[in-house]
Amino acid sequence: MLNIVLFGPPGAGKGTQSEKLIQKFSLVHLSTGDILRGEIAQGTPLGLEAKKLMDQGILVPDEVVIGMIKNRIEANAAAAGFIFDGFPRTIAQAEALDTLLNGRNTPITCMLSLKVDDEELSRRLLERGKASGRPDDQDESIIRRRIQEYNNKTAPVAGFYHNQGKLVDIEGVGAIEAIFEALCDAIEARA
Ligand code: B4P
Repeated sequence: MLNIVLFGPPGAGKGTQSEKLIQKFSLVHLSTGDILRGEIAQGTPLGLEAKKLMDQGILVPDEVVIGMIKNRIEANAAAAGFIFDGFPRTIAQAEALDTLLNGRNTPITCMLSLKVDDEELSRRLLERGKASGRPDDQDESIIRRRIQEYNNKTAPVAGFYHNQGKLVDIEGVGAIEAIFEALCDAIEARA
């Protein structure tokens, strides 16, 4: 079973590359950002609470996203593996994911960390904001807040997987296809 964590700052290409990887490796895509936006679109109480935070570029509480991931893993018990996209984003989330997966004897295979500089991240997100209308992609100060949240709370998650010998850095600037090939090579080397 392949369980891949796709990691990187907002706009690093996690969603873009996940779409390609799930097809190639027949994996189930679990994106906490997509699940939360689905809750917002349906106007659920959870979505209404999450929207207030997401629109400001702030992370949603750990217990909310951990519960969502647990439900999705249980609902896909026959999956060949998962791509975790945008999760875990805090050490508490990483610990909870390890507990969930170790309990099923299907630990994380590796974390692939996309490296992109801050200037390129802002450029990509503002560009996406024009087309998608995503409120958190519209405003430079919110994008800066998201990058700050990443540096404070999410970047340490790389160390968590490094300590387990599972961290692989991947250059995230360049052609989408070339980055995809580098990701595939890293997965195939560990599969
Ligand atoms: P996410 O939905 O995870 O949003 P993201 O990090 O902005 O997206 P991603 O990194 O996937 O975008 P991509 O690069 O593919 O999170 C949104 C919010 O939800 C968070 O701020 C937080 O509030 C909340 N949230 C989500 N998960 C959470 C968690 N676990 N805990 C707490 N809160 C959570 O795309 C960016 C753009 O770049 C695209 O337009 C794409 O076309 C372009 N692009 C991609 N690769 C490129 C390349 N190589 N060259 C040029 N452009 C490229």
